[in-house]
Amino acid sequence: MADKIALITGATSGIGLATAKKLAKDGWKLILTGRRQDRLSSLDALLWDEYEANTLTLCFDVRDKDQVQSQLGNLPEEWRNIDLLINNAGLASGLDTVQEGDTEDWDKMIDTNVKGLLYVTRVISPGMIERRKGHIINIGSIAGKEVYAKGAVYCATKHAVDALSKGMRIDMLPYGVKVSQVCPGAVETEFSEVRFHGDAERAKTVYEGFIPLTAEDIADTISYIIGLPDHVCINDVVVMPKAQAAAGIIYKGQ
Ligand code: NDP
Ligand code: 8X3
Repeated sequence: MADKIALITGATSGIGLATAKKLAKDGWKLILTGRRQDRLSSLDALLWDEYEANTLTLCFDVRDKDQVQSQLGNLPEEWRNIDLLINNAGLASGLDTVQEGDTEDWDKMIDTNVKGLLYVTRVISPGMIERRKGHIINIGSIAGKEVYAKGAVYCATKHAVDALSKGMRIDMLPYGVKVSQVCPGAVETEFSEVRFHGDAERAKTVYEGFIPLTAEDIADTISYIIGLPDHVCINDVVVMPKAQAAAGIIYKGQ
């Protein structure tokens, strides 16, 4: 894997963090992003100590078009030829009916999960197209396949990621750039704490009574997808905990 470069958005926590560790272990050079500089600094140190990984950390908000352009559009020469983009940064904010929803929550989700993913892809994909080589993995969700009560806006953003993944695959097809989507069910990360605006107690209840996926389970899925021969593309994969049949349908009786 020497000299292969991966860019992971949202690497300060959860799925992005676990994927950064997995790829570092496998010898990838990593560009890691997030909004929390302290987390990026400690991740940088950890990946060096554990794997002697070559990393570049960039602190910016994917919702800010100018920051995305200035940070990712001016990479040092040796970091420009990105082989793998993992569009992972994302969140749910609030759990409400549409009639009671908070428009600030809606803006956060739409701006991050949809527009942020697009801004990053817009800066990175032209290089892949020029080199006729690259792989983009979008982190969708079971919420992009189905809809559940009080999740309409989050589900809409992940349905958008589903559509964008399909559209990007068509757009980039002539240029040898692969586009995959990974759609997890419930993964125990900081996701629910963020959804409930920092209420850790409430977040904990989401994962009680069953065995949720771990961030490492999703990192393993990503690792499988990128380990396949170049002529093989996993377009889309839905990964669920054994106890979850569908979005919002989790069996907690065992
Ligand atoms: P976490 O909250 O643990 O991690 C989210 C990551 O996204 C953090 O690194 C955060 O970094 C980053 N992020 C969020 N907003 C922004 C922003 N505006 N700009 C830059 N980075 C941002 O959650 P998960 O690991 O669970 O979530 C990762 C992805 O997986 C998301 O797209 C989520 O929708 C999806 N997903 C999660 C599931 C789950 O059950 N956990 C299931 C299905 C999909 P920072 O705060 O430092 O900016
Ligand atoms: C996160 C999974 O079901 O909580 O995307 O929306 S779910």
